[in-house]
Amino acid sequence: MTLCFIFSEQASTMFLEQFNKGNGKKCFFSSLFITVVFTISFYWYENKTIRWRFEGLLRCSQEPSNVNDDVSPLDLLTDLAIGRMLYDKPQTFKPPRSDILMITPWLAPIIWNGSYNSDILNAQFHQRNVRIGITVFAIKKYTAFVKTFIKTAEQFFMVGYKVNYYVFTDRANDISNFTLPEGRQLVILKVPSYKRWQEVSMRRMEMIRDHAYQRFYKEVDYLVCVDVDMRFSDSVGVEILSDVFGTLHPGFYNAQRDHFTYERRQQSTAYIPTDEGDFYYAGGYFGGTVEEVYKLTNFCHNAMMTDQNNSLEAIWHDESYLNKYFLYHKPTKILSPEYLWDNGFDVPQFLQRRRFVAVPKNHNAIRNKRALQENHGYQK
Ligand code: 4GW
Ligand code: MN
Repeated sequence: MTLCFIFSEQASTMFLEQFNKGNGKKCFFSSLFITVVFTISFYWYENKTIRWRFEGLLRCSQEPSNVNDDVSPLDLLTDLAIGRMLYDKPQTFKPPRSDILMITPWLAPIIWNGSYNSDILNAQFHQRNVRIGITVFAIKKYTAFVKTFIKTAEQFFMVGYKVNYYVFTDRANDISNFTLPEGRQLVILKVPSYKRWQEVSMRRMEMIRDHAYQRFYKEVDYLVCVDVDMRFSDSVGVEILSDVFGTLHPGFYNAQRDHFTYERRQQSTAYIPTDEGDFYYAGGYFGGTVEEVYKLTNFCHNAMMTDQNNSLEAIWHDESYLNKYFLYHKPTKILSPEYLWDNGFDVPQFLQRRRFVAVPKNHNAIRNKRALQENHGYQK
């Protein structure tokens, strides 16, 4: 632009000189020249700034085609403040417990009794009006476990929250009806059964994935995916909820890395080398938001299918693939063995609660339903 002005200044001087000399024809051409130079420089300048402005817009906006300066998603934010509450102040130099690990190196909390305040958590989660889906599989004889599972869950699981029990079964007629309070419902999902028990266990990943994709995302915010041969014996609440969570296996919470029963064959997609691994997570208890559970189950199912195409099946089936997933997609919360216990183990000092315990079973009992009911007394 500066150059243009210098140019036009020179031209106007020329024009004045010629005019003074009284040379009309030259005057006309000089004024024409000046006009052309001005017009060209004006348009060049305008064009350049328009392009700059446009580039600026492109860089700042993610959706340049729908730019609307008046609406921002932040306008939709609502204040979810909890009310006044009275409780003991957290102490910077006095952790509530020092006998257990309460946080992972990637800053995921590990949930133990005494490490959280249920009142604060409930105030927060009730504000959000969360809906929780709990999935269990009752294939073949395992329908016998459903009644105790739901009865004890009604006593201890997410009390006061909206809960959908998703029972996947091949024997819908064997599942008795329950009268549940408002906001809680039983949903029976008919699914095929598989011949091999390993496949029954493994296909859970595929079925959870497919139902998450089709319906769970419309009905609930979080999914909790557990074994059915269990009963609740103490409170399990919103302290477990997070984007994606796993549970410490009651048999391996203190084991060395190389003692974890990860898949050790390099050919398998579930392979974990002996110098890697954080924890050994249980196959019978994981969860998170519907989106995260979809990602997890999709990964595990696809990994299983890859192995199956190579005539491979990981050593502990779905549990091995879950452990592989959690190694490279770290859980955002981890449940302590309080949330998954087996009374076959001695109860260690640190275990202040046993919230969800395995119902004793043996393969004989599984083969004979009546023996299962009479001998173990859990089918009340
Ligand atoms: C051996 O004969 C079987 S049958 C091993 C698992 C079986 C099985 C498992 C079954 O016949 N029907 C069934 O629905 N399941 C589901 O898979 C059920 O939800 C069960 O809790 C889950 C995992 O099997 P599991 O509880 O027997 O596994 P562990 O003993 O490791 O907890
Ligand atoms: Mn089980």
